Amino acid sequence: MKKFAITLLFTALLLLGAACSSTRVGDSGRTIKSAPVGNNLTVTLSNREGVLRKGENEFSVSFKDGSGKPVDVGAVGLNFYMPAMGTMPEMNNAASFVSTGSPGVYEGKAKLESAGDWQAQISYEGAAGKGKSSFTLTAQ
Ligand SMILES: [Cu+2]
Repeated sequence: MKKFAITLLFTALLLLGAACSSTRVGDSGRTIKSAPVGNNLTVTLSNREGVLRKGENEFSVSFKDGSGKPVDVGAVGLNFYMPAMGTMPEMNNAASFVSTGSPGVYEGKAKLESAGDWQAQISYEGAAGKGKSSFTLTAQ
């Protein structure tokens, strides 16, 4: 019986460890979208849910090279653009970023005025080069 209790305790500790490591910044949460951004780099947006929503959003943005290694890209910009639709004027909702302790990983915030399809216009400039890309993201 005692042996069983110890096994149970170990299992609980293992599960706890797994839960903690999955919340680490950078690998945290689910991918919203990945896209190439030039200079052999890939950008990945992610958050807990794996989706963006109308309203305030928090997400992480990470840059990796071809081998999957994080790369510090310097200054990062991200604008969410939606063209005019009917009586709705075009929208530009810029994200703000803070860098994290991990190179190549940034924490972003953006307030999206609408659900629907957005063009995520991302740019960066730093030691890894200069690049620009845009890809579609659907906000719920
Ligand atoms: Cu719109």
